[in-house]
Amino acid sequence: MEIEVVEGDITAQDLDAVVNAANRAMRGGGGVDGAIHAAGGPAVLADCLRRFPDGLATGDAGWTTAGLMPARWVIHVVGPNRKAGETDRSLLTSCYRRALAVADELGARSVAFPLVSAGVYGWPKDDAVDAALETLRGTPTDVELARMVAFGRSAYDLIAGRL
Ligand code: AR6
Repeated sequence: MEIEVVEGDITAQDLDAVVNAANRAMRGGGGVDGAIHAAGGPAVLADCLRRFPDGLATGDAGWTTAGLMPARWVIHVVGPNRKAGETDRSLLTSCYRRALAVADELGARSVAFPLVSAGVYGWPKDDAVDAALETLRGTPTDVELARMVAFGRSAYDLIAGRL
């Protein structure tokens, strides 16, 4: 699998699937989650309600339509909320492993990823990058392209420096 980094907005990525940094309730929020629901439109929330009536566990992943976005699917993951005491790193690596497994179920061959947990949830950005890259590199998958989408120049430089 090829791993690349671009600077930009994940909602604009024209790949098979985009990954959302959601929360357990799966009913929208701020950050990437807010941007994805805004860009995808109400079909994304409708699918969340229908397919995930009880939400998702931390570290897990599940898919919905991408609605009006160029991608076909959103793969929602729930990263650990470090600010709420969820410091177990395996919950963060699980997000990337589970996202690839869901992509394989869907037949998605290209997937865009944000830096899960590195915003509101307070995971240190350098370790969030390491956790993402080591898991993407170490997980067997049929996904051919994993694109890290860096929100801003400093995130881009951090990811590019570790690729
Ligand atoms: N495209 C790509 N990356 C982005 C975008 C975007 N449009 N917007 C923000 N980022 P966060 P979390 C970066 O807070 O830490 C929400 O309220 C951002 O700079 O979106 O997992 C959810 O509903 C950061 O590096 O996700 C949850 O309640 C990274 O994406 C909670 O926040 C992740 O930041 C999840 O927190």
